[in-house]
Amino acid sequence: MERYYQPEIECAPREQILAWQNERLVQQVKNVWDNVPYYRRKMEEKGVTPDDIKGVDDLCKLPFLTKDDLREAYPYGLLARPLSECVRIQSTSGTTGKRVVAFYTQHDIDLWEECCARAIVAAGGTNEDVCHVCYGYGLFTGGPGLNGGSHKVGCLTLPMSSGNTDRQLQFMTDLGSTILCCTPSYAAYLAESINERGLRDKIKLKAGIFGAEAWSEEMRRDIEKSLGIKAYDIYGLTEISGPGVSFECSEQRGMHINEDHFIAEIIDPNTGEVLPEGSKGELVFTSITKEAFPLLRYRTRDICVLSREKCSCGRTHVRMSKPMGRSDDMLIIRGVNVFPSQIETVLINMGMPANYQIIVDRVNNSDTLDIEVEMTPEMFSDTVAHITNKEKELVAALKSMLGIYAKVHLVAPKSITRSEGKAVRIIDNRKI
Ligand code: DLL
Repeated sequence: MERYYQPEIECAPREQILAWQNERLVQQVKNVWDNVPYYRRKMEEKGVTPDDIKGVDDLCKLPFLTKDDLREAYPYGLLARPLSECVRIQSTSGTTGKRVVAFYTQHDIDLWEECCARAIVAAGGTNEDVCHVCYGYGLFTGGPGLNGGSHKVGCLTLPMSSGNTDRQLQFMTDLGSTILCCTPSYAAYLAESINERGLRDKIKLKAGIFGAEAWSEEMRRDIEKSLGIKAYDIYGLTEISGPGVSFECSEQRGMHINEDHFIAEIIDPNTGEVLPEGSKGELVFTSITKEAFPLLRYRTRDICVLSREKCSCGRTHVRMSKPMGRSDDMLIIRGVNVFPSQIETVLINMGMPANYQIIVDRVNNSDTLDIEVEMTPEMFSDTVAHITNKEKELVAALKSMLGIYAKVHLVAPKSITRSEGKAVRIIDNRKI
């Protein structure tokens, strides 16, 4: 039995990690200054040059980067390597104007897969495991990332992608899958299907690696109990490579950030001020080893706490809490990033008034999305058949924009409560 484990990196003393970070940061700053005119301009605007950055302590001198910068520089404006050296793109699940495209050289893919391999090993994975990957494949980073990590560990890899539960369960039982990688909501759904079909005795799962969306400790306990496994959290974002930026170990108390590749900071989302260790704030990442698409001080919008408390697993890399929310209005519904502005665009394009409310809930561990939309007075006096048709058209248009199903309820004019300040567009009843 072999374990793809790198204790010399993952358990390195703090001074060693800092030394790597200092050296790699200085190189990365020179790299973007020389190769990415967009960065050079941003740095010049802030009056910083590469000579000002001698190590991690100088990080705060650099400007932040946000999703707006990525949109402005779309598609090639942040590339630090010629296209001839790039071998892959991945992209976020959001659509229309919100799409983020990240680029990878072969070296970037190797490092990303290494990060995912660490997550699989931390969940107990070895070359004797059968790793069942049902994150989406394609543009989404989940499938390709865990797939590559699983290869590195030497697991037998099942590139299942999401959906088709019958096929998932057939392969899971026939091939004896031992590690399940998918979103926590899909894991809960699979668990339910396994128990409904009386397959519990036929599955050999021992661990699950679940992420891409928020999930509570209650949900963890439910999944662990119904599948008889240990469930590990994994975090990441397309911009910073994908899954594996951080992952849980057997301690299950926070996710170790791969600090040899990423420097993490916590800032006050309103002022941008760097907050002391242990404070709750917005997570910011600097990728120090990425070649094609290096991001410096990228604001994730995820609200977290970092901890340097010693971990019983021996890993020394800092741990982040589960994200506790976001500092923007992005919702993650069944693993898909949804912005309220996308919903508003559909409504307006379909001639509906922009009086609406988005209600998100979690029923049987699966997210539901309901949208209440006020009718115009003319529509309200229309026939029931016409109203039902309009609802169907809206469902189809929303599916095409968001990529997920939303239930639409057309309600009477002026029935959605008006607020005095900002409109309350989102009611998120999920307890996460
Ligand atoms: O969700 C990457 C990923 C794939 C992570 C598979 C883990 C497993 P994006 O689609 O770019 O990338 O979405 C990134 O998802 O900023 C968080 O808000 C949220 N997110 C990711 N992992 C977690 C998690 C992938 N474990 C955004 N818990 C991030 C809570 C998560 N939120």
